[in-house]
Amino acid sequence: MDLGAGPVRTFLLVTLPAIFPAVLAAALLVFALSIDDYVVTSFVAGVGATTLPLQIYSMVKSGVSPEINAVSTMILVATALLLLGAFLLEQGRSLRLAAAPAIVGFAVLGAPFVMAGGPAPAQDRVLNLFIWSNYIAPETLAKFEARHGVRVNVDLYDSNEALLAKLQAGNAGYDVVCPSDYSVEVLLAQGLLQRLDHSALPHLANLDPEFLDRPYDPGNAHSVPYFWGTSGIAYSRRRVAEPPDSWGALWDPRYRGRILMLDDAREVLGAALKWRGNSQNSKDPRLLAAARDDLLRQKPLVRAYNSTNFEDILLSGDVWLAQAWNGQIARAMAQDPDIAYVLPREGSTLFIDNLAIPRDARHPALAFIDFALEAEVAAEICRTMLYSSPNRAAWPLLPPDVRTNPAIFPSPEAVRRLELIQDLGHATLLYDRLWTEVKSE
Ligand code: N2P
Repeated sequence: MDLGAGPVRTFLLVTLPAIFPAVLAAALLVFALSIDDYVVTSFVAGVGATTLPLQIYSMVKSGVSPEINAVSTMILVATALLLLGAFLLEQGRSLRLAAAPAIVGFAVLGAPFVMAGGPAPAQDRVLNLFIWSNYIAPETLAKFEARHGVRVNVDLYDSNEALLAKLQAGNAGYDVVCPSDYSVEVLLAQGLLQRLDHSALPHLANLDPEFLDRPYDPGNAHSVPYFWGTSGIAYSRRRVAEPPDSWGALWDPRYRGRILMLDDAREVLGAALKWRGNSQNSKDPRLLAAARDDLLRQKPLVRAYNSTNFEDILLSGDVWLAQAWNGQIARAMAQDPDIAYVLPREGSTLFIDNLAIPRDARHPALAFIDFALEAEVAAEICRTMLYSSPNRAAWPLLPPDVRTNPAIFPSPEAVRRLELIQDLGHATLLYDRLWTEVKSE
């Protein structure tokens, strides 16, 4: 500038070259982090902003397809090429020589995005579904897509809290969501669900009245039951000497390092409360602090907190006892007769997970909800996912081994010992705090 250059010229000729290594390093770091990051992205991304990690995650959760292998191979090849470029540069080879593999590497990395891009379908031809993982099979979605000529985008979650966080942040873009009982209550209190036009849901009559008109949504004005189920203890018969019948089994020091707990504040604190004979909806700070202390004592025995693929970890033999949701365990039992499932004698969670339409949904969602209520469709959903169906008309269509499996359809006597989780209003903060204390210790 003191030789007469203007600010732009100075920036381009002096400042930028001086800071260029830092800019480049930052760009590469950000790129590497974004390729790697799942958690932050899953919270901040809206519908349609499906990054590669999000896409891979939902592909893995809906059954490993060969596309995942192809994408993984491409990432691996691209990484190798980029490393080769870096290596050549380090060896002092010419920039041109080093750039060649790097450029090919970036091209390979970009290819899946370009291929997956394609023309975006018209806005009213899509349905954005946000649902629990392991809750619907791709075949079922394909049927709906074929019948209605829409494309269904699916995003998955593994806790009510993840769903709530997304919807509370506003305008997530989902058309159908699947909150559990107490989350329906939370969403309703915040005005985040649409009223359902029952006249557009002729198959509502298929549901067992047992699961209708519950206190979390009187008259099912805003939600319809999709699956119900239980939380219990899954275990390996071979490795666990006597069949557990109490939550206390998850505190047994003989199984140190072989115990898995769900990664879920309400479920885990709930199990500790139940073990001591209390309600899992207790708001009593003393009982809750005692539950936290029990969980801190248990922590050295716990191999993992996992709500996603706990059944796989059990099947692999890495853990022998797991707090678990029934459906995924029923699927594990079908694969390996060594796996068993019990409902602890102290009682446990009954959950009713519902389809509902968020306030700011833009695409016709009632058609999807009614589709899921059809007897054949509900039977297929139950047969493939093995969570418990509230659809009475679907029951006769289920294979007998599903219908009579007590892990999927527990006896009425067993159901009496179960309790729904309720929204606890302000006390939720206390649960969150205690759960953080357990997890971060
Ligand atoms: C599905 C887990 C069952 C939902 N992955 C529990 N509400």
